[in-house]
Amino acid sequence: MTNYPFLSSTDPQMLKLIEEENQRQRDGLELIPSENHTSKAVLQALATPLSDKYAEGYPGRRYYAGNAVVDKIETLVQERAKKLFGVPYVNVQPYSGSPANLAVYMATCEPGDSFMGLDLLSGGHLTHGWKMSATSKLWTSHPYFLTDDGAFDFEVIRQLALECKPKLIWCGGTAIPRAIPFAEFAKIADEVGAYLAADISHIVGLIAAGEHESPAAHVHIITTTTHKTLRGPRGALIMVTEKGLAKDEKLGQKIDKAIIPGLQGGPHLNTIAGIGVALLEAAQPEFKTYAKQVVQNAKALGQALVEHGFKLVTGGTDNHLLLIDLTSTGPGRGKFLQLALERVGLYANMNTIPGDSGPPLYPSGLRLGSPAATTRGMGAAEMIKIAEWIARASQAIKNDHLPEDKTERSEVFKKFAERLAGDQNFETLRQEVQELCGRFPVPAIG
Ligand code: DSN
Repeated sequence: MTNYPFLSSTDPQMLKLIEEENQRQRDGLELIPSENHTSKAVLQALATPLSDKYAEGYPGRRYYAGNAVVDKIETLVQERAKKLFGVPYVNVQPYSGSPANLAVYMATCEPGDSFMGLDLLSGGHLTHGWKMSATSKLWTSHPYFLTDDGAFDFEVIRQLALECKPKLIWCGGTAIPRAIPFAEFAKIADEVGAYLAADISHIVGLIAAGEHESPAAHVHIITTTTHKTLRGPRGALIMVTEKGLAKDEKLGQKIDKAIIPGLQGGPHLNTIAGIGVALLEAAQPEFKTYAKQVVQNAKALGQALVEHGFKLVTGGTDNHLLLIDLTSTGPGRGKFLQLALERVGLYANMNTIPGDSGPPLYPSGLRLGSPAATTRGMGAAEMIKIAEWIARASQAIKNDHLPEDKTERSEVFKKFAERLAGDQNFETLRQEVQELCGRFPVPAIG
């Protein structure tokens, strides 16, 4: 009996693949810290005819006809976001985090202007100025770095800002296990007259629930995706704070113009409705309990990993995310361990660590997070079990090493995956993972 009767009759081939993916999600565990599981209510909003409507423009000023209802929807979502994050202005239309961040450049910088962001390999994001990103081709990127032990060195960051006189400074990132000191960034941005933008995509749910300090009092602009710790659909928000409007009263309008006509066409209204549902859910007391548990679980997982002998960047975590430093076991260990865990249904991702000595495609770190497991109802006892599984998988591959000769690498990883596929110990581990996951259903699919 399928949950998708219409797909079943119209496109059984697609249905089969969707059900395969549902089964993969049920049987395994998403430990990638940027992933989560939405509620059934969020998924229901996504699967509505709102997807069929064009609505270029903003509530009350659309290019196409027939937008009286979607005006009400977009306004409702804006109001929910403003209330939850304590900001006077929000744009709910960015298709995802990258266009949201691009819009911030367009609203605050002229082409070629200098800006600063955390280097990708230190835990920043592509759109914070990575050399391959449009952001560093259209504007002038001056990256700052974490110290080798994962800390911000504010004296070095300040010196860089004094030298390059950025128009815009980004704070936030994708692999920062500790709290982000927004006030320290604000001192520097204010001293050099730069806009300060916080990309809170990873920690947004923790901020909404009061488990991480809000940047609203310190920064001018906040961007966030909506599908990570916020547990909404894939989308994004751009918010302007009171401080942002005090710096430039037209900043909100500039952001609006940067989104459309600057970067995007019609907004994805079904996604916007889904974001609205997620914002409502995030304002409930149950979400505060959830976010608290996310942090407790990440700490419990970190502690258990340390007890198994793993080294963590910064020694632990303040949030939902952990970064294992595998340097001592040789280069490329992040990739070996990611593949080994994938074999047993534990999905984590290889990641560079601050000061990584390995080649960027074969990083020395593994990034893990607790948001999705916590959504399934898991607690400290399950985190301890997960750490044990990671230790067993890691121990079983301790003799696999990255060849120095680059041409041999893809063959080595191919053989590695083939060997694991036929390995009975890994099969036993996979069954243990599946058995545990069976007791913690994925909310929207059971
Ligand atoms: N891909 C996201 C992450 O995994 O952190 C960042 O965009």
